[in-house]
Amino acid sequence: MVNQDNDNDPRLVAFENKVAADQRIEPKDWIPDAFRKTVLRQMSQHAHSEVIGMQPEGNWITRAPTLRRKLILLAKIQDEGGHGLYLYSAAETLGTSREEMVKALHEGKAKYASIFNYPALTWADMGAIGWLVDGAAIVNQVSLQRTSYGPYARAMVRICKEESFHQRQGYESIMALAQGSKEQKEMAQDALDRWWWPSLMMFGPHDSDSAHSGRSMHWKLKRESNDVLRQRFVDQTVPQAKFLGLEIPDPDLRWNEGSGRHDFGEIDWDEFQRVIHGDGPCNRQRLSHHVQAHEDGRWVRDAMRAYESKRQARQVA
Ligand code: BYC
Repeated sequence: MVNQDNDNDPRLVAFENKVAADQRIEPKDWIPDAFRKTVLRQMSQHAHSEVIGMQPEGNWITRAPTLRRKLILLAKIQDEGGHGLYLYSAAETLGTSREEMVKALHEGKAKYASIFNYPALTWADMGAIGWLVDGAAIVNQVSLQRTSYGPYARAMVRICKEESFHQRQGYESIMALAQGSKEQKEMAQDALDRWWWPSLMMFGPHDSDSAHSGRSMHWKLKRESNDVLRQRFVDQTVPQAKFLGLEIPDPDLRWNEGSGRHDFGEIDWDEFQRVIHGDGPCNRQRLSHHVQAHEDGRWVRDAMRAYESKRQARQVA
């Protein structure tokens, strides 16, 4: 059996039946504790990823090459802040406050996507992030629109609409470089070289090494496995790179006629483990920036709380 709860509990049986019947689990439903912990872990990590993911791009707002590019980048980053808010709100339906989720992030107890621990070194990285990082994110998130936890699935519908714009603007931006001067094309290739492997890591460990996949697939929280989604991303991205005239930095990448898919090289899993355990190129910088921004915003939260308690006191009086 999948959880530690009492197998004969009729509430557990009703829960399992609901999942098996492909019905959504809603906040009012009884859920086993292990399910609550798993959804909360994934949603809070997802929310943190959206918010921390604003940092590498925020770095380039003041240096965008044109007003048009600057407006697009600003809108995209703002969307990501919004995605974080939808996801924190959806996660709060599980009885944990946003404050507690942020505390877990600051204490290093909650993770966020490994990809955001890499630096955005050139303007071409803005294109590569949109094309590859949002491209990888959307492959995963399209599948999450059908996740079994209702508030998560509904948040994903809106997020996917915006992510698809993000991916397209990234591709359009990198295309401008790839079709530009020799130096611009080199910048685009350099960005692809640096972002390709970290993008593949976004899908998590191989299915055989994935600690949570078994339960998450059983509960239909995850609809497709890490490896299936990663393969889909590779198959969709290789022709896009070809169209741009850029080369994917993988000597083992080739079309496999038999399987009808691309074979590709092995990810550096030691690097992945280092990055998700706090030792990537920018982990410390990303977290300390978030802690600082949170501290800087304390007066706003305090003021809102003070206003709210005054408002409630007036209502009682
Ligand atoms: N990075 O058992 P597994 C965006 C951890 S942001 C870090 O396979 P699971 C965007 C995993 O948490 C979109 N950690 O886990 C924003 C677990 O550790 P814990 C981000 C990772 O949950 C701005 C351990 O490794 N998307 O779109 O079954 C600009 C074992 O893994 C990673 C989401 O968050 C990783 N890549 O599957 C641009 C999607 N991979 O928790 C774009 C929602 C694994 O036991 N999340 N770990 O300490 C998911 O779909 C799943 O959580 C994952 C992992 C596929 C990521």
